[in-house]
Amino acid sequence: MSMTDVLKAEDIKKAVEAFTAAESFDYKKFFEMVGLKNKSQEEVQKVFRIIDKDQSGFIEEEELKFILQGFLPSSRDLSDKETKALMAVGDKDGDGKIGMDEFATMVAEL
Ligand SMILES: [Ca+2]
Repeated sequence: MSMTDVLKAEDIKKAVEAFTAAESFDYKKFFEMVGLKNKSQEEVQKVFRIIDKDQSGFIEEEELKFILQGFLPSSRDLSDKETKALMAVGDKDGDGKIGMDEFATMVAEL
């Protein structure tokens, strides 16, 4: 399974390039640019499973930091500040990680 099974490689490349500057990451814009908006529940779940590298069923902070590499391997890491900000938005129930439902909610709110 690869991101390009669900999303267009060209869109991913453009989105990653838009946020190369330090501290510039905006998940709403990024998710929109890669084409996550209007994807089916099944497609969103596929994307989640790729980001959830250890297949724990959750995106932990360690995985969130490398979320961009999940889309494109040559991407940068998120800074600690960006990672924490994104976790704060996504982790609705406050357990310190993002579950499949929470991820789907983030996408649904685009
Ligand atoms: Ca995980």
